[in-house]
Amino acid sequence: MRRPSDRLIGIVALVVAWCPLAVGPAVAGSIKGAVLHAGPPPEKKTVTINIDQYVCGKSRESEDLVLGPNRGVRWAVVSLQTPPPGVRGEAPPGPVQVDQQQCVYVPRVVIVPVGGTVEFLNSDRLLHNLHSVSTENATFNRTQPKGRTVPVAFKKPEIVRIDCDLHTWMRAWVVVAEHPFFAVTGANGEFALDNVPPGKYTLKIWHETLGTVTRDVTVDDKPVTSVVVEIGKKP
Ligand SMILES: [Cu+2]
Repeated sequence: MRRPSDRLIGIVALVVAWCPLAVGPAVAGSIKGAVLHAGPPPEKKTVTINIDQYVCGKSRESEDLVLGPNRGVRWAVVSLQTPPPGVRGEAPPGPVQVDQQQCVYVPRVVIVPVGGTVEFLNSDRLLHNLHSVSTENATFNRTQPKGRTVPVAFKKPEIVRIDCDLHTWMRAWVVVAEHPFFAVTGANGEFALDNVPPGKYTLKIWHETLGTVTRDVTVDDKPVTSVVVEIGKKP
């Protein structure tokens, strides 16, 4: 004999099963992890400076490949190769800024949404120039006296290289992102992609000298999905 309360539970279960609103949307999580150099750390490269030493210094470590103490790769770009269905990018936030300090771009790698603007600043007491290398976006080559800010809008998804023709070691990268799931690794290779709905994804990891690797990752209902990815040639 079924009690009335059993009937009630049965009805509630039926409603929950048939009405998606009663279940609610799946909770999005974060993909967190690190990008590590696959092989032993290569010898550090030094750039010898023989121009404008009064601002730029006499030498500095190359930033082509910056590794943390535990093989962490700095300035790698981690993104979802395909964004979750229904995600079509986001409204551009305020301008992203890249400064030039002692003849180095700071930061070296920035992410800007498609249609967004990067403001290039010049905090140095000398002339720089901004020379872009790109195929999708319009290229530019602008001289930049001290103190002047040069805003540049980027319209197509692409990784754009920026060099200074006056100081050959200067290099920056503008990652024009078509969706919000992009991150740049920190000093220990760490990164986080937040608000990722549950699903199967391919992570794409790009680094300017180590190339590109991919890694499949599944986000379930855990708040954090951890991933460690190696990049570069193994010995
Ligand atoms: Cu320069």
